Amino acid sequence: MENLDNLKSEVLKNIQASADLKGLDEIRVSILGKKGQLTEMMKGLGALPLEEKIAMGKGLNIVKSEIEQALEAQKKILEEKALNEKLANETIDVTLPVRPETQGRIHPISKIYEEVAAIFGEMGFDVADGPDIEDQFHNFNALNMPNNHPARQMQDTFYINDNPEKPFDMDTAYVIRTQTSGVQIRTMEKQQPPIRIIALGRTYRSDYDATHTPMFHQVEGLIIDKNITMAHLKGCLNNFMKAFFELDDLPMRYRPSYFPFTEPSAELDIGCKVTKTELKIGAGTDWMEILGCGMVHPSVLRAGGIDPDEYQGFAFGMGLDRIAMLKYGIPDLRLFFESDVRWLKHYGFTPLDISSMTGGLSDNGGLAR
Ligand code: 2U9
Repeated sequence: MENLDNLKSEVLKNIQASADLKGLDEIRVSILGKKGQLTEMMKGLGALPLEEKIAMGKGLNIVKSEIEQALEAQKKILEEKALNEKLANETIDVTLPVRPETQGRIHPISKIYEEVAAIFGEMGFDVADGPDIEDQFHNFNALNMPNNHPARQMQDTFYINDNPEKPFDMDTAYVIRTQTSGVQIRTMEKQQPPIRIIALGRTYRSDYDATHTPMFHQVEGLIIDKNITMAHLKGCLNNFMKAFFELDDLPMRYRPSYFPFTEPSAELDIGCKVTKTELKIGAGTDWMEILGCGMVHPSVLRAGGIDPDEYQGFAFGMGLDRIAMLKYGIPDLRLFFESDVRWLKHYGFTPLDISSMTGGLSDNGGLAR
């Protein structure tokens, strides 16, 4: 009986001291399991004289149920403790940013694509797409550039020799497009006016220095309808420029120019101030050329299957790399295509900052740009 009392007090002490469910179960097995101390003592009862057997049996049963109760109580305490620890570890602070740090950046050219599409989209333009590899009809002939035109000479255009078995024929070879205009020609072939599209994309010319790369990006726009005039052209492009540079007051002037595919043609200059250290758009007395435009040449309309006596239109073209450099103060064009992550981290934009006319074009609500 004395042994039993000692065993009980020691076991109860161990139960209360146990710190986890695994340790508690080990105690249960060592006392109540098949070979547990209490089980062994119960097995030994048969060898005792009757009176002792009764007294000892009673005592053993009482101790057994006290231990069972203590085990159950401690189990509840430890289960609650384990649950609280789990909940504490799984706590989510919903006020934290989505990630500890935003990873990855949107390239400035992709950002400009989004901005240009948002502004023209608001004015009702669709975005049209076409192939980078063009036949010469869609890249040149349909745009009023006959075979002997200077823009078609080898130094500007990349020609594709698609069959090395045959002698190369410069008049019939495919080219990688020198401008996106083939997209507009294809739209005219498919669709009668009204047409209101922009084409954004890669273009290619054989040129390389600080302001020219062999691959560059353009946006071209085309509107065709009845009674379209230069006044529509001016209204549309003035509106675009102010929205793009996010300036209410931006000096602009149209200078007469020449392109084979437009007549009359003009170049748009925007007012700016140029000093040795900075270039400020919208202030000062200097002018900077920003795009080319004009009324679509009647021969171009005819080449696209549209009757110039019934319809007129205006078109424009603009280099996106250059306007990205101007808007975001990026000095060297060549670094656009170096894939240097340090450059992208500096000049890139956070993916969470989506350009729209209502939510802001380049304003990103205080996030890293
Ligand atoms: C069609 C009819 C007319 C597109 C035009 C320009 C003027 C122009 C240059 C700007 C800088 C090319 O990237 S750049 O070197 N483009 O000045 N582009 S009008 O005229 C078109 C296009 C398609 C059917």
